Amino acid sequence: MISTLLALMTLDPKPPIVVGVDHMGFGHYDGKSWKEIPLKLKGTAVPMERVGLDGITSSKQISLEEGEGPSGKNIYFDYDMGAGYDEPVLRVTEGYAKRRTKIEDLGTKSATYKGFVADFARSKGVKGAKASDVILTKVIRTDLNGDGNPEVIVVAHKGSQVLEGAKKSDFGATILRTQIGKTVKTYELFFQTGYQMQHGPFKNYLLAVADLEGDGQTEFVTYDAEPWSAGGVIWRLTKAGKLVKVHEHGEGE
Ligand SMILES: [Ca+2]
Ligand SMILES: [Ca+2]
Repeated sequence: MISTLLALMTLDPKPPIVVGVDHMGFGHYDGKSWKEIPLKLKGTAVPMERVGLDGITSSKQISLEEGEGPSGKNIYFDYDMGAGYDEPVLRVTEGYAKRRTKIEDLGTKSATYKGFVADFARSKGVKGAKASDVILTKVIRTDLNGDGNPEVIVVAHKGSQVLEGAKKSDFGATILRTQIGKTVKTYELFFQTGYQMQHGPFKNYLLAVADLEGDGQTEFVTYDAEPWSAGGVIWRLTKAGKLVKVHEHGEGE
């Protein structure tokens, strides 16, 4: 009895499942659901690995710190991305997110997907949005819900990626296409245009498609940054084709 207890006590405790983007503490999985990272994890050092669409992994020890945001105290990661990272990077506690989903990269030249994004932007009230103005940054095809039919995620924007050149008709769009039976469904993962008096830039990304907490279901993570705010969402697509926001975290106004 005592020896069993001792054996249990000497086992290395598993690190808490946490995810973050750059310096942003993003989400915590407590075994049942995703939540904000609890303040009690302040001071914890966790081994984190990078999870990307390219599957590249680089492990790094990250310290969880306490910060003060607009919505109160929060946990952030104190670490330096180092040189060469101009896109946000998703990190997940090491040992999780081992199951990456097979992804087909469709490239960024497709006139069909440019036209699809322009149509979507017009449906959102962007007047005169043209396919030729759409910049595709990522188009992937993958089976997100494991029903055997592929989904497509399109990440696109129109306009400048720096503040100076931003125009009123600029937009950022991250869109999911899925087919349920014979019905094609379009889901908006992110769309923003005409942001207050400042028209952009809008930077939107698909960061990862992976089983983040190891429950056998694929999650996918989007992240976007406007002039005054940034945030990410962990999503899941159910077998029935319902889009579920598993967890959301944002900072800024
Ligand atoms: Ca599917
Ligand atoms: Ca999962």
